[in-house]
Amino acid sequence: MADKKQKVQDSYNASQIQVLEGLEAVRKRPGMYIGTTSSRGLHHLVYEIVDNSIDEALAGYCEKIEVTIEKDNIIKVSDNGRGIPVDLHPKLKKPAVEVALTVLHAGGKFGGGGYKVSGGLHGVGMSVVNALSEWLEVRVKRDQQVYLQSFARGKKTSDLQTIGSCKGTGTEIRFKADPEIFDSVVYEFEILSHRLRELSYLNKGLHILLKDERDGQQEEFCHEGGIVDFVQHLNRNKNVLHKKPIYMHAGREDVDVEVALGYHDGYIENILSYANNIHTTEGGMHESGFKSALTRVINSYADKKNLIKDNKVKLSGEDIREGLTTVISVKVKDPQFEGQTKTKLGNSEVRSIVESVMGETLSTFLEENPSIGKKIIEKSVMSSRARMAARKARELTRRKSALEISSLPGKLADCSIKDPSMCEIYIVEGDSAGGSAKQGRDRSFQAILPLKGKIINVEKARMDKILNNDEIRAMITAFGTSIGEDFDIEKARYHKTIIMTDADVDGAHIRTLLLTFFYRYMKPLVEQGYIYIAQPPLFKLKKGKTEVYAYSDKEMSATYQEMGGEKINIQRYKGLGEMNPEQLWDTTMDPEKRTLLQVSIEDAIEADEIFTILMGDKVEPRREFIQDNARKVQNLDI
Ligand code: 0RA
Repeated sequence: MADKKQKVQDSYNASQIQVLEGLEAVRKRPGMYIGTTSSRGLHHLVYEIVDNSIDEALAGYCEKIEVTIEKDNIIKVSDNGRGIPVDLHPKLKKPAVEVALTVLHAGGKFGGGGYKVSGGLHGVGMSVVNALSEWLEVRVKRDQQVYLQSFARGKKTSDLQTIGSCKGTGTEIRFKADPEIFDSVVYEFEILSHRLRELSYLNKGLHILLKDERDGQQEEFCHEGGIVDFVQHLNRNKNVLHKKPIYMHAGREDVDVEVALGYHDGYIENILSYANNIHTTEGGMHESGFKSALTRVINSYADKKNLIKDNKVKLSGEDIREGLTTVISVKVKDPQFEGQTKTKLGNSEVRSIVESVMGETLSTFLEENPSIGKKIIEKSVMSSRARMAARKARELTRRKSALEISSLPGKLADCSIKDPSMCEIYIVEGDSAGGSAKQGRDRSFQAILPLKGKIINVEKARMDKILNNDEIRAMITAFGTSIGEDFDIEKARYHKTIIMTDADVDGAHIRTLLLTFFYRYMKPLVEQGYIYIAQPPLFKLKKGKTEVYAYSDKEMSATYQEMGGEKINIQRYKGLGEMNPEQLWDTTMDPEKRTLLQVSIEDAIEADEIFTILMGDKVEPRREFIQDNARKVQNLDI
């Protein structure tokens, strides 16, 4: 009893403190509310505002959302919903719109009915955006009136006032992110367009317009087909087994479930799952419900129709999901996000709902489309056979390493420290650069693994073949994590894996091959942010005794001007091999000076697209992509 009282007291105090400190707390510790103050956090501000408009759309009152990046990186988000209420909050005696923008977690508390479905990763609400903005203005169109209120760094600078009359209803929020808070306040069109496209697939029929007034670019997203279009989009460069994705949609007990799936003739399983529009990269109950229904229904269909002649073959879930692209989207009243990155759906009731919806719809589909059913079974049987072969190959490698206890690859120059969290491994293109890296490194915590030539293209080969490739095997043993089904991140011997390749087309290709491999077979390494790309300099400018390195064309021109533009010798580095060990350390490996790009696959989608286009079987899209991106080729896979 005493415990309970204590708890009540605590939460009372907590809410008191919140009211007292208000948005000051957000400005003091922005990371607590938006995760980070890097570029990711900056873009998160936009999503947070857009999410509120999406909620209005999900409630059925808004069909159009416009996002504008104005000059000076001001963001404007407008929608044609009902407009944020302006009537006085009964307790606080302030307009509801002011409360929404100045009280932490006010979102969803005003206005009756409906429930908040959409929500950014942190689901913190508009007041956090207000707190982290140099200034913010809200305009509400309601009751033929236009209302305006302004704020600066979370505090109101004017009371709500009417500034004119109008037709229609809606909300418009303009804000300028605070440069005191964020590392950079420059938005990237691509990052915003990517998320807005995703949202338009997840909310069928919703029009989302993105305009960039800095350069006149704009894009409009609207998908009447919703996640069916999404699956078709993801599979657009693959040879599909059936033209129309299988689709199901049902609502049960406050849970809305939508699934779309489509098979292609490749080997990769791609499941994208969402809960309340949030990408659940760690999966959860909706994914496990889907998987168990799929395995059960396909096996019982195969049995019933007697489609498996070889009775040694038993189809596992992974066999059945080979070459399958799936989008699962659930909307839940009270989502529980769990897991390390809070992207795992924990609501257990969702599992059985997805399982039963999926089970019924898929059985019916197979009964009505026996030719597709047959293709799926044939494909799964082939996959099952390949998996058995892979298992044998893997057991062979494992037995080998069990015999020679520390069978680290001969080419690996390991580091002396054993604590993985302090260690890093450089994967270096070519033996000669590998040699320089070995000499230049700090051997206490930096390991070097040179790769000879190109690694195998993992998109075109199955596991058994991949495991026979020397370069791949060397990496697997060096990392210590194993691969695929056996992958275990706890066993990682280094918490940083740094790809270091030449700044030319071959280097870019090797980098893409490596990333494909990590993405397909060691995905957690990418998800946990263990993969990095080294940034060797592109130029050395020398004037007299002064030497300056430049890492891009832009930096080179700027440095050239700074150095006075005369009697400057410019050396362009074509390969890592042109640097001696000391230079390589100074420019690319010294933690004090180097820049590393962390590879984040925030969304598996884009990576999958790029990998498929670059690596897949279809030649035409690959050529187009390379032509389109020839100028960007250096950065295309990071
Ligand atoms: C609560 C109630 C009502 C509208 C909204 C919230 C609302 C919030 C936002 C945020 C961005 N755009 C928005 N549009 C609407 C409506 C209450 C009523 O009219 O009955």
